[in-house]
Amino acid sequence: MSRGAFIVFEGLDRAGKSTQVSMLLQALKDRSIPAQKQVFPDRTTAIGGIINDYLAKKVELPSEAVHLLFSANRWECKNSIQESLEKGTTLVVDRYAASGAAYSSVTTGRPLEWCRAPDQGLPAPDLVLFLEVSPEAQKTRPDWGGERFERDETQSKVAKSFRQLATSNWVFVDAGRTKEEVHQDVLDFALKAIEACKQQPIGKLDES
Ligand code: T5A
Ligand code: NA
Repeated sequence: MSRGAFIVFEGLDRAGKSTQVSMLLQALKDRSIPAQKQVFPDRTTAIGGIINDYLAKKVELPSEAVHLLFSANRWECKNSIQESLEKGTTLVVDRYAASGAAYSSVTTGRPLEWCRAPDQGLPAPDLVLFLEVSPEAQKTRPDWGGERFERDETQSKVAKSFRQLATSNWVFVDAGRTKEEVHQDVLDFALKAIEACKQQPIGKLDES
């Protein structure tokens, strides 16, 4: 039996990731391709609850501790990710390890290698769709500025870190266009990835 694809959306805050996750899921469903959504941070777990309070500025924690919590939040889901992919379900994921490293490299000031270390060994994405949005467009989108990292200076540094993390399975998508235009590109890349990884083993972060 063929496995599902591990498809991850990355990008800055308000790039349109959640919107595209929903649109892609619907399009896959319309094509009878088994698919499921996964969101990071998963704010519904015990660890996710602390992360949520930190992002909403209700608690203070050292940036390094928060970094490890974000990673632990992904490790909590490792088995379910693996099981879903193995039974043929494609996962459509809203943020993953690259967000972890890109944001924490800015908030902790530590090297990217330090930031990537806790996620090593987690399942690796087959496709990373990086949604690119300009600072101008970002600010016009609803609810901008409420959470902890939603400041211009942080975002431009995070954007730089993301670029350093890109590997051959990343694609950069211009997310400044309409939702439907972005979706057409996304769907195209996703369908190709689902086909290409069917008989491939699931990779591991930093071992791929
Ligand atoms: N973080 C996360 C870490 O530091 N380490 C980690 O390991 C992880 C996993 C929360 C924060 O946590 C940090 C990164 C973040 O700062 P989050 O919950 O994913 O992460 O928060 P956001 O990225 O801020 O999520 P948002 O939901 O706000 O942004 P999305 O998902 O990118 O954008 P979306 O789809 O909700 O769209 C935002 C608005 O824009 C509109 C939508 O309708 C919506 O109103 N929109 C468009 N408008 C015009 N044109 C388009 N093409 C549009 N697409 C969407
Ligand atoms: Na989101």
